[in-house]
Amino acid sequence: MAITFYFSPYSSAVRIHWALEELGIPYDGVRVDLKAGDQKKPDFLKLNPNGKVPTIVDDGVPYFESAAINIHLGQKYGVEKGLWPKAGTHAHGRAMSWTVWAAASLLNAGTRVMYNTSKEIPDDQKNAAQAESARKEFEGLLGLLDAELADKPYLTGDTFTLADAVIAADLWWYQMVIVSDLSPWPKLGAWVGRCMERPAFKRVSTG
Ligand SMILES: N[C@@H](CCC(=O)N[C@@H](CS)C(=O)NCC(=O)O)C(=O)O
Repeated sequence: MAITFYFSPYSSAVRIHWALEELGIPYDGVRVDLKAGDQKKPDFLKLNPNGKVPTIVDDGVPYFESAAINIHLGQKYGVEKGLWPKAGTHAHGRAMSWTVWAAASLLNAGTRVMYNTSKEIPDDQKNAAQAESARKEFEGLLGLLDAELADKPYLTGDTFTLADAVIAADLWWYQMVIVSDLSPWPKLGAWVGRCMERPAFKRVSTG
C-alpha cells in the first residue's frame, strides 16, 4: 500500500518530503491548508491528535512527529538503499542521536530565536534578552555541528543518510529566517551545500 504524506510547504514537512524523495518510494501527497485550519478538523485529528504536519499514513497506520517519521521511514525503507544505518550498529546509534538532537535541541533553540525576533510576532510578545540568550545557544549548537563535521563529509561517516536530511532541511529554513550567513561555521556550511546539491532536495525545494 502506498504512503499518504500530509504536508504544507515551508514547514517541518520538508524533512519528510526530502526523505520520501531520497527513498524513491511511491507516495500520495496531500496538501494541508494550515491557514484554513484543515489540520484541526476531526478527520485529520484522527490521524494526528496534535493537528500538525507532517503526518503520514503507511500501510493504514498513521505516524506523527517528523523525527519519528524519519526514523520509521529510514528503518523500513532506507537500510537496503544505504540511506539509513542498520539497527544495532554504532552508525545507527549516531543517526538516532542526531535525528533526536535536531528535534529536541536545535529546533528548541531555533524556535525561541524566531519567536523573539520575527516581524510576524507583535513587539509586546517578544523579549530581547531571551532572543539574545536563545541565539547564543543556537549558535553554540551550530558550532558543535561544525566540529562534528570536521573530519567527515556526513554525520555518520562517508555516506549521506536521512539524519543529514533532517538537519540540513532545518538549516535550509534557518538560513531564510534567522542565520543567513554560515561562514563562521565553514564545515557546516560546506555540508549544507553538499546536502542541498542532491537531486532529491532540489525536487523538494522547487516543487
Ligand atoms: N514537532 C513537530 C512539529 C510539527 C509542527 O509544528 N508543524 C507545524 C508546521 S511547521 C504545524 O503543522 N502547525 C499547524 C498548527 O500548529 O496548527 C514535528 O516535528 O513534526
